[in-house]
Amino acid sequence: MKKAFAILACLFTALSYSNADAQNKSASSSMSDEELIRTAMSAAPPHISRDAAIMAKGPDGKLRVLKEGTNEFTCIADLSGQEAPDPICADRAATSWATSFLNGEPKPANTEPGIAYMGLGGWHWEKDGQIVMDPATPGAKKVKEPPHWMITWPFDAQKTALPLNPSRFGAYLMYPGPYGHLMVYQDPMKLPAPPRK
Ligand SMILES: [Cu+2]
Repeated sequence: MKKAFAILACLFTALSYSNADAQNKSASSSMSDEELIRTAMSAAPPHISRDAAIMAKGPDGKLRVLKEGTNEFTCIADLSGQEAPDPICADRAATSWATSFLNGEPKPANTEPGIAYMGLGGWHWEKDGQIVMDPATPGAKKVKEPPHWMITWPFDAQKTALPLNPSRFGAYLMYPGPYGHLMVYQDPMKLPAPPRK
């Protein structure tokens, strides 16, 4: 019994260590407000992020406002919480989409298409060559996305015939379904080279 307890205690310690690990993985969790603001603003061209509202996740995991804005854009310091932050600057509709996404709501709250910039790129998770929405999907691996724009609207994959995976042409439909959005790689110079013949 005593032994079982000791094993349990070990297990709990191991669990809390792995939690700490998971938190340390997020680059933004150790940033000062000033760094968070700078990171958030780097997602969009300066003339947009300058007047945008700035938000970041607090220690409780909830979004908090770091700076009020005046141009209806909002920049959020870190969308995916990985070792490199992926900030996003979004107009009103796309901010409502991103907020729903961060809160894990079943569908986004925006009722019209929005546009968002992810000037430092972002992350997605893939399994068997397919993009999956849940990073916790067993066997999913993390893939870096280059800088891109997003049009946050649930485009119909069948009607639009948009590709569902990144290609060298840089536009595809990510997360077909309620969170569907058009990914547009922002910098054509960053597109991968065409396959060799
Ligand atoms: Cu995307």
